[in-house]
Amino acid sequence: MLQLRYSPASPYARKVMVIVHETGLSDEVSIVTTNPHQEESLRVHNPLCKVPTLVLEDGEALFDSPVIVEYLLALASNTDLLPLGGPARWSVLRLQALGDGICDAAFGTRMETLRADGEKSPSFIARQEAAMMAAADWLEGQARQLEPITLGSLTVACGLGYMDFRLPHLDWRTGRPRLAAWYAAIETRPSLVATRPA
Ligand SMILES: N[C@@H](CCC(=O)N[C@@H](CS)C(=O)NCC(=O)O)C(=O)O
Repeated sequence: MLQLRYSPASPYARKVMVIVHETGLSDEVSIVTTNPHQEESLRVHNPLCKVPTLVLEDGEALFDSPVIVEYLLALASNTDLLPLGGPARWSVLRLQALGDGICDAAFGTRMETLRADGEKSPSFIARQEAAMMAAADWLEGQARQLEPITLGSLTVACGLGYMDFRLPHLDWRTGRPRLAAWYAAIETRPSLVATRPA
């Protein structure tokens, strides 16, 4: 059985679980809830001590989330969510990178805001917020790319969902009606409902 080191608050771990649901691999993956900040045992599998980490049956571990999802898609022989080649593959991988980048900026902002007063960097937070807002603008302008359900669009949904979860004051929907409408529809998808952050 595959073992997924997972945190319910991690948008990257959520993306992996969304792909587990979408590919019908739920019975193949056992979930081990792990706090990467407190459980050093994770470092045995991943020197970076981050979730998600996927431990394979032979004890080898895979990380990070883009590697894990490619492994799962290959295991499930799923080429709908990530085409094997051609321009569509690069579009999907670019969207995944943008969705992961939103997560990076939002997670970085979240960690920064948890620092003690006097240790927070307003310029760091401003730069991350600029990245998130510009990514949302780009998606508003490219909303057609989001229409097919792919690894890319699902990753973007995880990124926007994480902004709602941790940084609701950023209000990314205002002025972006196409993106907001797209998200309202996709967030009802069973794989996203089942993995809502807690
Ligand atoms: N690029 C990685 C990012 C993973 C990541 O940053 N995970 C966070 C949780 S959301 C973590 O484990 N952080 C622990 C740490 O930063 O020490 C991926 O896509 O899997």
